Amino acid sequence: MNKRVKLTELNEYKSLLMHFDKIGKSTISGLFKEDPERGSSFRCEKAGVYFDYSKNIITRETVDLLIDLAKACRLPEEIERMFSGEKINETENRSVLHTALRNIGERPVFVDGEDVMPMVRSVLQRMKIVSDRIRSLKWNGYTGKPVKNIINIGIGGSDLGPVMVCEALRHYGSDDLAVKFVSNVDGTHLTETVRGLDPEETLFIVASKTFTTMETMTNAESAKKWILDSMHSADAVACHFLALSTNLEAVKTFGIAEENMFEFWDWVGGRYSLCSAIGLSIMIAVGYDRFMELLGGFYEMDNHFREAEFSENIPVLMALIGIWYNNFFGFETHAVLPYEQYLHRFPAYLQQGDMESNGKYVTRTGERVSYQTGPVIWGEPGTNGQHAFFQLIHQGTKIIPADFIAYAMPLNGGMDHHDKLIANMLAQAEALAFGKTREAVTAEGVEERLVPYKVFEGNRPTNVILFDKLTPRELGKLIAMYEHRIFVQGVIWDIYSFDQWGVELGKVLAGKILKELQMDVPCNLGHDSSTNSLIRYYRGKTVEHAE
Ligand code: G6Q
Repeated sequence: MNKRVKLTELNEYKSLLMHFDKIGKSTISGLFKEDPERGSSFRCEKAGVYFDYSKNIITRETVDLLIDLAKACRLPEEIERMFSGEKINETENRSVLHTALRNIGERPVFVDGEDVMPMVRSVLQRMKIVSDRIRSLKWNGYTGKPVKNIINIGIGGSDLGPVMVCEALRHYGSDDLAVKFVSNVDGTHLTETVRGLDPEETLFIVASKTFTTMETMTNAESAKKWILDSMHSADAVACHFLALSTNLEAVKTFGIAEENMFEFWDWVGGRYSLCSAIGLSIMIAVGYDRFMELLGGFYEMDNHFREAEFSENIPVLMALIGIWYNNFFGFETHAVLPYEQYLHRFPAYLQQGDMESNGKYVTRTGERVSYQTGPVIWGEPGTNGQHAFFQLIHQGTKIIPADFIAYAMPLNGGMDHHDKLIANMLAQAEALAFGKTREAVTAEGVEERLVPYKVFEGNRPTNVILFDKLTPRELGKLIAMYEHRIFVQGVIWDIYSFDQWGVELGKVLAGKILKELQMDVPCNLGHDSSTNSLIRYYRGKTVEHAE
């Protein structure tokens, strides 16, 4: 294990504490008064991204001290350890190499002495063949009709990334194909997804790294029944199912032929897997070339992250500002607010990426942390959020640092819609930072008794992240930026960001209760009195309704 001085005992951390005493009470307005050009100096334009971090409660010294902290936490070494395939996921004894999946350059990447790049390229080529065939309507179902409905069955990391990207790139999709997703074990999800579809024109992709996840296997079995009930032949499975997995034996047992399985590897974490075979639904939706553009965007951001000085490294700066608020100000949540309708699933995707990675209270040396780790991540697209929860961000008692994400050029609706969208975003960021003073409200002629309600304190920090246009390439950069932000924070908090024992626990807990829920009369229940009663009540009701 990687022994390191405890975070809060590092001199660099202590320097930040002293610095916090000095500037923690500063206001964003005050900082702009001191340095009217902050909008230019606290800005980073790299890899085609405009990152404005001026509306934060930070000075140049804050950034320098945070960078010192990152170095004291060996961030440069840790970045290299990840990219070079060291087994940094120590609790699972695995490398962490999602960056190899989009390594479109020539550089080899070794795991246990073997260059994994030929395998990565070979799976991409197989994905190309099958996705080209499906997109040109040449993949026929069992009765000879071309498949037009593609349904990805997966959950968590085998669902959220592909859903988010397919939604984000819907503009580039094919009108001939419908790409859909089923994740929840609630029977409603599958039923409503296949409602009205012709089984003869439907292809299921069973996406599961382990091929044992209860939700996915239950949905896959029900999908198989739906196909077989329609076509009455076991041979139909071969034409209507593909698998994305690391578990060939389980895939074969399900009835999917080896040639219809697309492989990935244990060094690809579920929530970091959308560039692997898990992204097949994306490739089918937008085509091989655009999928490769997406990987190109990831690759560009990977290189920026690996090579840029920390003072102009966007993921590093994002992460350090997050540490500042999380560990020094004690802010508990972080909002991600895309002003782009196509990114409507991005906050949900990121919620998993961040909270499953950094929601940990044990350090790499096995001790309980004595400081805060991952924040609650949440968000919704603007402008909708403005008419919902923004009230609390403006005038609530909690301070919620937020990222605004937008694109300079629209994909739909022309500049009238787009100018209004962007005007709203910029106005929100400005109002959150600078608020509205009592004087300004009074000057508007507001009745005295209403003045307190109409005053805005401001001093709510935000970042604004601008890209040119929502293309596959720009999307890849955005996702990689946040992936690396997560990595940097995990290093500083000295936690293992790439395991997920909480998820594993969930996978086994339900199994015992499931058996009890299916007993004629639940007996020998060894739970607490609340769980025991709930099991008995539920079972009583299901028996009553079955009669
Ligand atoms: C992601 C997690 C988790 C996982 C799902 C699905 O990092 O490990 O969300 O992706 O539990 O697992 P399978 O792909 O094995 O079905």
